[in-house]
Amino acid sequence: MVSPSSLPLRSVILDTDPGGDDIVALFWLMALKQRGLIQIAAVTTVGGNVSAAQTFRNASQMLSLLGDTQTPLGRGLGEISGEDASHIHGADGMGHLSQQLPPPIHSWNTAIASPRLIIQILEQHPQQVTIVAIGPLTNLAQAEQMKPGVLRQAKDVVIMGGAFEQGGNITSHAEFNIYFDPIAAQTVFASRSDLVVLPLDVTHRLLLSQTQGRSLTAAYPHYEPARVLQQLWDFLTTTALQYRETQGELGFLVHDAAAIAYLCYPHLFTFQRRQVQIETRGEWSRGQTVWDHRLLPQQPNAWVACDVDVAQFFTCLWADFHASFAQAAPPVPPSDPYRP
Ligand SMILES: [Ca+2]
Repeated sequence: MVSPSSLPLRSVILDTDPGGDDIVALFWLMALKQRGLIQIAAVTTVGGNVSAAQTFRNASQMLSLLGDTQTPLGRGLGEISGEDASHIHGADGMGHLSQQLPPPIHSWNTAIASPRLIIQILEQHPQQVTIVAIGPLTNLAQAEQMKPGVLRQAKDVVIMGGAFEQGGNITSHAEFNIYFDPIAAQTVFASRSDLVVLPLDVTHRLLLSQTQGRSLTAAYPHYEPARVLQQLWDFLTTTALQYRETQGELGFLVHDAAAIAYLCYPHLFTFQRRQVQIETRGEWSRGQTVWDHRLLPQQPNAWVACDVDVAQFFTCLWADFHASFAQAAPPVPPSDPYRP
């Protein structure tokens, strides 16, 4: 039997638009790095939940909070063309927490563009690096346009995005990441035949409950990242209720964390091999991910997750978060009512 410590390290580029659930994903990725299971080659930011400049700043502040000064950080290009998600994530994308965080440690003015950083890493390490894309696919598409075929140099491309049997979350039919830049999504879905896709069909079941969250963070009252995370979760719980995302449950959906779970726990998911197309023009269906239901020969381009073991997903998430937090700050035991 192969123990986790003897598995080869998976090197990852995290392409992200933080974003509340992006931050949960980043915390989890850092926890897996601490355990020696993952290397982080770069974090590449992209406009989406909020502007490109704000997602860059957010990622920089979070890396600083987590004590990571080494990971290269890419900046997204351009201005936001669509409607952002600041109504869910707060005007700063982080539940108005940015004022409480340490200042950014990276400079927007001198940072390398995200598509260029992706190209650089893939060309230096062909077939070795996994791209985990948890924002709009703008950076990946631009990298592919600048260097056609470059995405095939990635070991894997794992995408949180799309909605198939499940309805959308930004329109009736579309999921936010795809809807935000459907032309980019079309480019990326045409780039490889083995994309790994975690759509809303599975992520809408990943409700991180407020009770579970508090039981984690309460054990580490002196660990600043735990305090920040709890404040963020409280904010996201409020907006999730307001926007009717959780069927009245107290908590919020950790869509992006599904892509991190796949890296180390792929057996939590069941996949269908599918040919996925992106609707780029529909009046009512723009940004929809489409597959053909007919029983005809197909040329698949993706493995699409259709089921997830929710209980085991959160078992893995909490275990990794506890291990990470305990390493940084030993937990405070609950008070003993019988102690004099
Ligand atoms: Ca995201």
